[in-house]
Amino acid sequence: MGDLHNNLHGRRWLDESARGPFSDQHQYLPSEHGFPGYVRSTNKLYLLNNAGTAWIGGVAPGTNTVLENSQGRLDCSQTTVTGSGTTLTVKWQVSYKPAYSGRVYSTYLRAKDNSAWTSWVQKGTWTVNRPPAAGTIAPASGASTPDQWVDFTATYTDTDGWTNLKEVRLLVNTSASLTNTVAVRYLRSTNQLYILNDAGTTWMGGSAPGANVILENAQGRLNCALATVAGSGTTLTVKWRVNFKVAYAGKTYKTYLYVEDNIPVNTGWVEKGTWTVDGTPPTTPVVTDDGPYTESRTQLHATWTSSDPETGIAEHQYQITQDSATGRVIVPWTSTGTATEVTKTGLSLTHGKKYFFSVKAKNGVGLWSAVGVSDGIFVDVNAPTINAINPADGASYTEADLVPISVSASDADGDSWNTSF
Ligand SMILES: [Ca+2]
Ligand SMILES: [Ca+2]
Ligand SMILES: [Ca+2]
Ligand SMILES: [Ca+2]
Repeated sequence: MGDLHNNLHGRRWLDESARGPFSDQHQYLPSEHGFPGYVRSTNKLYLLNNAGTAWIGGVAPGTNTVLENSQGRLDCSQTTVTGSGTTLTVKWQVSYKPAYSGRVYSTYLRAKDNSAWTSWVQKGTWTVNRPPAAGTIAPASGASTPDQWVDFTATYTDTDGWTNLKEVRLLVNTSASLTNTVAVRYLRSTNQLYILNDAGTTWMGGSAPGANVILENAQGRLNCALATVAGSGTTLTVKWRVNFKVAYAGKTYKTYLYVEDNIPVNTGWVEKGTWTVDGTPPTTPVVTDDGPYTESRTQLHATWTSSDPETGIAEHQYQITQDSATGRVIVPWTSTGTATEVTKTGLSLTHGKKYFFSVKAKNGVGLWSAVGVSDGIFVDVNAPTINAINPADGASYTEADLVPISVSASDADGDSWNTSF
C-alpha cells in the first residue's frame, strides 16, 4: 500500500448542489464541465473543456500557466501535489468566472488507481456569488393622505443577473422595525406578493402581480392588481402600489428597501427616502385686518397665520365680502400662493359698510383648512374732527374753580360720533 498514491489519478469537481432552498433549480447535474484533473503518472494538470468532451492543458504543477474554460481557471503555478504514505494531497488553486457566479455548489472528489475509479464523492460545498444591492426608489420623498394610492417604483440589483434574486421588499416606517408597520414583499421565485402582518411575524397573501387582490393589515394596503414587476439584465424593478390607513397618518416615515439573492445573501434594510402620511388639514387661519375702520375706499389689507405640522402650507386663498362673511362678494376666492398677507387695491368700497376677509389654507397633500374670518373693518372716509376742547389748552384754574369739560366735534360724512375721556 505504500505506493498506492503512485497509482492515483485525482479529480475535483464542482457542480450545482441540491443544498439550499432552491432545490428545484439546484438539482444535481452530473455534467462534467468546470473541473480540473491531475494525472499522477505523467505529473500533468488538466481542465475539462466546456462541453465536457476534452481535456485542456497537460502541464506540470508549478508551471506558469493558467488553464481556463468559460466557468473558471486553474492556476497551475500555484497548484501543488505531494505524496506521502497512502495519501496524495493536491492543493488546487482555482477561480471562478462570472458565468459561474450566483450559486451554491457541492465539491466532489474522485480518484482512480491503476485499475478502477471511485464514484464521485461529495466532500463539501462552495459558494460563488456576488451580493445583491438595493437600488433606487421613486419618489424618494413626498406625502399622501390616508387611503390615497401611491406608486413606489423601486429597483433591486444583482451582478449575477436579476434572476439571481430570491425576494425583494419595501418598508415604510420610522425605523427598520417590523411590528405594526407597512412592509411588502415580492417573492421572485414564485412570482407572489405579500404584506407583513401587524405582529411582524407572517407574510400574508401570495398573489401574483396583476391579480385582482388587495392585501392589507391595520396600517396599509398593497394593491396587487396594479403592482408590476419587470426584470432586465442585473435589475429587477417593482412598482409597489400601496396606501396607508388613517391609523398610520400623522408622521413622516423612512422608506427602506431589502433584497435577498438565491444563496441567500441579503442587504438588510437600506434607507432610501422619506414619506409623510397626513390626514389632517391646516389649522383654521387667524385673520387680522387693519383695525376697526379705514379711511380708504379703494384698498383693504389683512394678514393671517395658519400651520400644518405634517406637510406645511402649500397655498392660501382669500375672499372679501361686505356686511358679513357670507355677504356680497367683493373679491372672489383668490390665491396668494404662500404669502400670508394681501393688500387688495382698485376696490370701490362703500362708506359706512363693513368688510370681511375670509382665508383658507391648503397643506402639502391638498387638504383645505376651515375658513377663518377677520372681525371686519368699517370704511369711514372721514374720521371725526375735534373742533374744540374745553378747558382749552393752557387754561389755568384755582382749587376752588368748577371746571366744565366738553368737546365739540363734527364728522364730514355726517356720521354720529362719541367721546370718551
Ligand atoms: Ca448574487
Ligand atoms: Ca396635517
Ligand atoms: Ca377689524
Ligand atoms: Ca366719518
